[in-house]
Amino acid sequence: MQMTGGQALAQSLKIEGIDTLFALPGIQMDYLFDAIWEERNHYRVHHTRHEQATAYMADGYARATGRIGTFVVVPGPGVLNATAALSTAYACSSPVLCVTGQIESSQIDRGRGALHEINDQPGLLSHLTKLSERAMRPEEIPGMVRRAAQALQTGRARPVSIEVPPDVLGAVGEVRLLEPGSWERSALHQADPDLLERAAKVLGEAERPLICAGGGVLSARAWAEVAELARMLEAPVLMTANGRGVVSDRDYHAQSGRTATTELVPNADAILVIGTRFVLAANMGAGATPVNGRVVQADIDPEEVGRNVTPEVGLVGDARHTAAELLKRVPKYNRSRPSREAELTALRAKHDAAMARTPWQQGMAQAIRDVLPEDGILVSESTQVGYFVQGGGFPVYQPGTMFTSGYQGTLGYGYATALGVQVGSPGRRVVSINGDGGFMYNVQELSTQAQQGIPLVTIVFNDGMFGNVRRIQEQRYQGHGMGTDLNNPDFARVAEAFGVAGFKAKTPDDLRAVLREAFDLNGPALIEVEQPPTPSLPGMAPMQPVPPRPTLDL
Ligand SMILES: Cc1ncc(C[n+]2csc(CCOP(=O)(O)OP(=O)(O)O)c2C)c(N)n1
Repeated sequence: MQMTGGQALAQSLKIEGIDTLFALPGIQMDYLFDAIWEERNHYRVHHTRHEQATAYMADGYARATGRIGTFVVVPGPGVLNATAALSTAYACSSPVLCVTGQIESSQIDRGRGALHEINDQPGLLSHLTKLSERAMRPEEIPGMVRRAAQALQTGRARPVSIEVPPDVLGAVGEVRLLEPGSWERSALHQADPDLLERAAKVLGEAERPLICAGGGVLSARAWAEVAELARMLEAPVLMTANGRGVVSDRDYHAQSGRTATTELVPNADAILVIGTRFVLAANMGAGATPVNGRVVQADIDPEEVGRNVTPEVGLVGDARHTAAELLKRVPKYNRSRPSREAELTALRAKHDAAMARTPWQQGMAQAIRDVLPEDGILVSESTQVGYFVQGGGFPVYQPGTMFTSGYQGTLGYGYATALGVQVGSPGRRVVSINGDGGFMYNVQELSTQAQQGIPLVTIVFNDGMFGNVRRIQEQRYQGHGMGTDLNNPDFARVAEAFGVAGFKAKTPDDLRAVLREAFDLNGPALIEVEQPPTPSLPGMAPMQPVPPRPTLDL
């Protein structure tokens, strides 16, 4: 059929099931946006005030829905503005599709200074994606989009980028659109049956098996199978921050955080490491946690198997398929074990007591937990309450109800990501927590939230500084800070000025009351919470002072 490259791209994305776009337009993308307009009954387009928010929102949408999160931005500075979000999606194995443009095809990589030109844009993006492609003719677009969709939905999810120069988006070609594809992720990635049998034997014969579960279990929607395996093996499930919810915190098998890690990992005689890089929480500053048991590592990404731990058995496959196969094979070898309920309940109490050593963070986290429904979603940030939450201080009852920035630790990702989570979760309560520092990375998106009526409730903890960095500076320098004082506006009034309801709170009781009020509005809301300087989380080793510096004799 005769169509423009822009039409070929809009139609191909539609065929891949994409109907929600986070976007910020510009001239190089005009033929695409015109084709999207032609399909305006199909597409919902959420435009933002900065490209970083298009990509963060796409990531939030992807994490909340498990579908492809798509953002559309101009090339060069537009796509560069989105790169911290791409690195975050990469770290969190999130299926984010970046759709961008180029300069005129005849000018690419000639260095002549065309508008938005950067050298080797796909090369640059290749470091932040698992696939980065360009189409140079309209006819190539359906195949490129299909490869992108397949890469996003099979194997380990990671961002993908595609780009089309403006003249190609505008050119008319004879384009053959593809039939919708179909591939079953768990059928495509099946671990070797002999290795599954060996793994079942290792786990079944163990006296004190342990399961370490990460975000990969949630991506594969394997939580029911892993929870069943935990009951079969009477094994605790130690969850990473992004793996929280694999087992509900109401179940005594559910464990997380530093205290549980240091107790459970060295004392397990077999460990199933599934869907996690196995970078143990306790290794952060507090020294390595010894692994003494036999390790079975299961991951969909072959490169992950053996990277951070040397397994006795490595299973490359989809977590759901792997766990289901282990459920079938373990009973043959499974020894009977006494209940560990008393031991694991006591371990949880020990963890809770350790977390209670930062009562300010605990009070705030508890206030949110008390009001947020069990299927409500919390989007964490690099802020004091966020560290408390990520350290296991916030009970999680359902899969996919808590998100973090993973190993990227991207300050400022939270608010815009939460906007995308809320777009992808209509009818569910979503709360974004932020420090005053991180929130202002995306403060302009209050405009997006108000304009699109996104009913997210954002909490801003205001301590007037980049508090985390300041505390570390005070430990490492001689008590002074550098570059960490913040001059803040009145956040509740700023929200109001944008058309977002603004509230203030000081104590956990205030926060509980105001959060209820904000939820009752069912519309955009922000709560500013006054925050005192807060101490480090328990178990964090104090930072070593920087060594004396030489005196410069200039
Ligand atoms: C993109 C990025 N830039 C800088 C940092 C370093 N960093 C980590 S925490 C932090 C301060 C956070 O301050 P704020 O958001 O106010 O939270 P608080 O620690 O005060 O609760 C900074 C600058 C980072 N993690 N990511």
